[in-house]
Amino acid sequence: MEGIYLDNNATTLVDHLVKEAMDPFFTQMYGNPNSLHTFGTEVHPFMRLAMDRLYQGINAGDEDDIIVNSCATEGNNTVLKGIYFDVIRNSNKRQIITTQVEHPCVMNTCKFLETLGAEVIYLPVNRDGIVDVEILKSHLDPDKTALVSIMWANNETGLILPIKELAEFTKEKGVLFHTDAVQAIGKLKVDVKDVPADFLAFSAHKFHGPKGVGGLYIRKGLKITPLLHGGEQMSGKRAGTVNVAGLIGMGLAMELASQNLEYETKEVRRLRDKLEDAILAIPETEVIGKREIRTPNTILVSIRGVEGEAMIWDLNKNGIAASTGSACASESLEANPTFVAMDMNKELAHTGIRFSLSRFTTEEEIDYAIKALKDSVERLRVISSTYI
Ligand code: 7TS
Repeated sequence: MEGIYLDNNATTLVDHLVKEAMDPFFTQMYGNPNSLHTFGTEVHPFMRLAMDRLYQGINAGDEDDIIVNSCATEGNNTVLKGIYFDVIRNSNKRQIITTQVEHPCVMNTCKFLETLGAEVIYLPVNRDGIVDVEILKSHLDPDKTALVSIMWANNETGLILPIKELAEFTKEKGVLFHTDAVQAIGKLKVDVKDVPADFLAFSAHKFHGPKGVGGLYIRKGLKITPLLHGGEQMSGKRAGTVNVAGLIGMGLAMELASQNLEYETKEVRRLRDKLEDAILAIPETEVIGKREIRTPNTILVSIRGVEGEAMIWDLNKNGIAASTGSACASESLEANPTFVAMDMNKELAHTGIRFSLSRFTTEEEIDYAIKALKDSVERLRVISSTYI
């Protein structure tokens, strides 16, 4: 069997329909959309269609904005730094509330803003690995808090945060709410009419679109200082020539994500559960977080006696791509706030391996992965017991 890709929280296969839709915009309709000639103007209807698809995908209204940018890292930076320039720097509201489990693009931006005088509160997760509203209630102060920024779903564990309640509470208090929805789009229903977020960031490559393009939703009436200054692209809200092919691809990828949501929540979940059950049948394994509150595609597992990285290499040799849960957010799982909060067995916490499926994952691949995984655990446990 050819390589089996079970690292879809890192990035995804570009759907061939998306690739086909993008192709003409590299070699035929390659004009700059800001040019006045036909090469420039002929791309406008395609861009408009792609924008409509983005709006529909998250149920945004006509007066809301979606800024097309390079990725969610850019979107998250735009909101956090924009709030610094627009609010924190000029008022007594100097506080950002976020969580201890955000992606580094939020975490490190907050750390940077602290050096400029922002006060940042990093909320811990509870024993279920999520941030509950009560802890937000105990910290949010409308006189001091400029922004609450909380991810929709966690990339390492797949745990889904109670984003509607968190956003509703924040809005009731008259404070701005931002969410990093990278791991939610394509896996969960993302509806900005239902969840009253003011800002929401996403990346196309996490839902079978291309890399290098993303979006930042901004609720109607809100303004934010741009991260990039320059030309008047995106009505002056994000300078730089738009990645036209990327936008076309992202629009279609968003539409396909919505169309496939039911498949994702039923079929991808079924395959995920099959893999998870097989993993849990191996003695001394632990999966982090309750299934019901995880994205349907994600498993983060700890296997006693097996180093996460050793397992990734061993699986890779057998054609399976997985990742350590710590690839992005924390250097050691033992130090990972989710594991600390969940009071995880310290010995198990050494060994995090993340499997993340997609709508392109097949039953044969899961069957093969289950077998390869069992063999790998056996091999590595023998090796580690030899060296103890
Ligand atoms: N936010 C979350 C929640 C993410 O999972 C990621 C990428 C990003 C932001 C950044 O996305 P980008 O497109 O701007 O790079 N997460 C991961 C991951 O879990 N493994 O590799 C990348």
